[in-house]
Amino acid sequence: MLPRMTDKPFLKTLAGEAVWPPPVWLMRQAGRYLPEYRAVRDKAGGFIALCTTPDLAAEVTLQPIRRYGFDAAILFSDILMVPWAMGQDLRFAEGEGPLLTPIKDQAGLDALDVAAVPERAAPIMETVRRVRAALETDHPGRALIGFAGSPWTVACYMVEGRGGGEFPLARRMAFRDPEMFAAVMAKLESATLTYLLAQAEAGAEALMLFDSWAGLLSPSGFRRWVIEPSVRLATALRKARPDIPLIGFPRLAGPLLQEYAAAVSVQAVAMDTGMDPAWAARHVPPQMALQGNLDPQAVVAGGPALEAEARAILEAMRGRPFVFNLGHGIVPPTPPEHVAQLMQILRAA
Ligand code: 1CP
Repeated sequence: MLPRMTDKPFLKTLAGEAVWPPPVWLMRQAGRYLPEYRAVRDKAGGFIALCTTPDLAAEVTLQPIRRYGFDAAILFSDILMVPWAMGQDLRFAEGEGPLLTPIKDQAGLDALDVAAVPERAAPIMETVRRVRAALETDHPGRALIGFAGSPWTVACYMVEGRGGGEFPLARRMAFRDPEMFAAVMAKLESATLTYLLAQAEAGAEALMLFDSWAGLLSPSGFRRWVIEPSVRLATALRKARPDIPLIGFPRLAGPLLQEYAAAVSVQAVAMDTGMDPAWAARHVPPQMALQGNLDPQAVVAGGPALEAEARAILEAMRGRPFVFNLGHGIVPPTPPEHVAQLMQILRAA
């Protein structure tokens, strides 16, 4: 079944229509590059407090829509809120990124409480309801995206206890103790399905599965830890909510993107910065939307380089269902006026 009839350009595109100029949103569009975000974050007193205080989380979700008129808002939360909702210790240290108490053994695994997820994540669902209501009244035509990390990417953080690198401990556990690693993944898969369905129930109109560290795996690892769980999740989502499109983002998958797109029932795949859009257009099904993939550093640079890069992507994607985005999240040093320059280019395409 296709997503329901809609006049929202972003949802039409995910339903397979080649809308032009293409709809646009940017990964991490709410974030530290915006002064109005930094002000609310300071007021919240911490990142987890911000994610679990619905009026503040709704406010920062809507800030980039007000400023730039993006075609989609993405729920302000984090992929690590699922382990947090299962009871794993999580904190965001200033300048250090996320820190978790790493899962090392059976006791760590047993402490993960999948049944706690609906109640612990309830404030996040309240944010979804508020944002959706605000979009319908104040920003008609703009859609709301819910999201989760993929089990592989979130398991990397849960086993490693921190981010920002190569995740050696997590990758070794997958080789040395695949039963233990699979058990972590199984709990995570179940929690992730519950969490995504709750977002759809609360008003998310599309869902995205972030697999930021998919590219760390060998091809056989990619099939086992990225494709297989994503197939199960996407199939379960399609069955429960055939009206809600799903975007997959197996970052740095390279040519394995083709296998991912063929196997996982997603309506769109997001391309990372290094992916050639022309290659992707030839290797994913023509009705499947592509999303991406401007280098976030080109937005920091601005000027003619930004324009040339954006135009090259548009040229490669003309005539097919396409959502303009970055190849990875926007970075804090991005001047907000460069995002405005990008929007001018895109709206005139
Ligand atoms: O200090 C701050 O304000 C915290 C910075 C920050 C923000 C703005 C973090 C910590 N998370 C977020 C929000 C966020 N994270 C969103 C919603 C907002 C939006 O897109 O507008 C989303 C969708 C994410 C997803 C996310 N978190 C991913 C997947 C996408 C990606 O960037 O690859 C990942 C890997 C994370 C983990 C994470 N959370 C935060 C940081 C700094 C990190 C990366 C840690 C690392 O380097 O490994």
